[in-house]
This record gives sequence, structure tokens and C-alpha cells, in this order.
Amino acid sequence: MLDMLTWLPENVSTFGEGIDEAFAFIYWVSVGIFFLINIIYITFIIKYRRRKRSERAYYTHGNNLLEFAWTALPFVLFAGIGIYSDQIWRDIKYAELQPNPDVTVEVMGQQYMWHFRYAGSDGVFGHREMKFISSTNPFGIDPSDPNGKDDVTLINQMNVPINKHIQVKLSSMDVIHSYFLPNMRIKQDAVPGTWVDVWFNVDKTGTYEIACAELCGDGHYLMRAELNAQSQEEYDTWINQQYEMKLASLADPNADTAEGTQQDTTQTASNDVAGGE
Ligand SMILES: [Cu+2]
Repeated sequence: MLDMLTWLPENVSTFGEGIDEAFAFIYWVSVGIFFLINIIYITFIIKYRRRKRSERAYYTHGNNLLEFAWTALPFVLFAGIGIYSDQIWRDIKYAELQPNPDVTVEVMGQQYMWHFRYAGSDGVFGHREMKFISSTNPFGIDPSDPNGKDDVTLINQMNVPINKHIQVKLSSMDVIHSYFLPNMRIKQDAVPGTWVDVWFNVDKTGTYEIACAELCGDGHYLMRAELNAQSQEEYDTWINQQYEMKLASLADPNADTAEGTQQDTTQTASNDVAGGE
């Protein structure tokens, strides 16, 4: 019952082990201190109880050695945890230490869905600006930039190849959301008006949950997407299909648009995930 660590979802991230070790270390230190404090507490209640009705309370002005000890010990403990976890944290969070990306995906949070954007077949993201953001243009892609025309956008579905450095550029178009990938050991706030870089590297194919971890309104619980981690071949096939659908929709704007089709399949897929739990 004590071992809540088994509640953690499967780790499929290359840096997840470090996070889990730090988590376990802090968890067991807390469990140890919890029992230590309660044992001392109960012992003292019994040992120093009033035995006779006539017994008077006795006051002390403290003990310098004791006070020094219970100030110094937590200081050493917290400073130690800080130094230890920074070794893990820096590789994940420090922008200048992030590895060169193999794939870059832009992620935009919106009440209550996630938008994903891939550079088009030209490999270049079209210029974007906050002022162009609208319900039909969640990333604010500049309509006058030809590079943006073929960019692929998806709702609630993100595909990535395994064993590759995935760079996520994260933002929000309304309120603060939090991009949470439990299996990747990633949780990062998405803040309107600013872009934050996040990276991960999945080492196992599969479908994983993407959730919003910041209470963002009454539909917060609906804000889920899925991450499909694929082999490089599968991913290449998938992204090429996306390029083709996008180019087809550009050539014939009246045809059933690629985006519409993607939305439909995504909807079915997320229902399956939700129903399976
Ligand atoms: Cu949200």
C-alpha cells in the first residue's frame, strides 16, 4: 500500500529514468520522515502526559543545540535534493543544453483541444504572428507567406518517430494550459503570448496519452490528445500522406479538405482511447 510508485505509468522516455529515480528518492525520504515524526509525537504524548491532577506544566526556554540541529538538517536535505535533481533537470529543461531536433512540432493549447503543426513538404514552417491567430488559424500562420500554405495542422493527434529527438514549440491561444505526457515524464505550462521549447525522445512504439494538466475551464477534462510513436518508416509514410492530403486540398479547395478528414479520424481515435479506460 505504501508503494505508490507503481501508480506511475510506463516510462518510454530516454530521460524518464532519472525523473523516476528522483521521484522515488523524494518519496521514500518523505515516507521515512512522516513515520519518524509520528513515532516521536506519539511517544512524547505518552511519556510527558499529566500523571497527577495536581501536576503543573513546566516551560522551557529552548535548547540551542536542538534548534541548530533541526534548522541545519532540513537545510542540508533540501539543498541536497536541489543539487541532485538539478543534474537531471538541466538536461531536460535548460534551453541551451537541448539536443538538436530531428523533428519539430508546434503545439497550441486551446479550450479544450490541442493543435499540432508540422512544417509542410518544403520542410519550412510558414511565418506566424500572434495577430493572425483566429479560430480557423490557431497558429496565426501569416496568409501572405507561401511557406505556410503547405503546413500540416492536426487536432488532438500527434505522430512522432521513435528514437529521435522531438522538439516541441509550445504555446496557448487563450488561457494557461499544461502539456502533459505522463509516459514521457513531461509536464510543461503552455502560456499565451510566449513560446516554450520542450523536447523528448520516445524509445517504444505505441499510443500514449497527452493531457492538459492545468485547470483551464469547465471542459478541462476533455482536453486530451494522443501521441502515436511510430517506427521511422511508419512515420515517413504517415507524414507523406499528410503532405499529399494538404497539397490536394490546396489544389482543390472545394474538395473534402484534408483537415476535415483528419479531424474525423482523430475524433474516432480519441473516443476509442477514452472508451478503453
Ligand atoms: Cu487546458
